[in-house]
Amino acid sequence: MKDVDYIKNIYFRIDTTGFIFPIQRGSENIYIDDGNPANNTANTYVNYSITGVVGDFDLLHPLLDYVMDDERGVIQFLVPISDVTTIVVSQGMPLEQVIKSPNRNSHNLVNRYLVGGMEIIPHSFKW
Ligand SMILES: [Ca+2]
Repeated sequence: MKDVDYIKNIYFRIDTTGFIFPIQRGSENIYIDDGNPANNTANTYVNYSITGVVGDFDLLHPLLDYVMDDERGVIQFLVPISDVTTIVVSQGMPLEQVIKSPNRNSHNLVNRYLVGGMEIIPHSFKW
């Protein structure tokens, strides 16, 4: 594997400013708008405004869609996030943050790499 072959857009961090850490397990809601109205479902919040950003947001499910590091506020998505996707994290009003938009990707952790499936259970790795 070349060092440029890692899977990008997997890890994102929550800005600690204003958020309550460690994040109480299950207290966060993570919404994404993938920019594709064709795959919206009956559960999609269409034309919905979260922290001033309007989009068609789907609520993600912990462990199915992402794993949260409660201590560090690092989200590991189980599939890569596309460049046009908007991600919003909420601990309830007013604790809401846009952690990615099509124009802004500053919360993407580029110093963490997922090197592909190695049958390691997430967060079970010890060092
Ligand atoms: Ca969609």
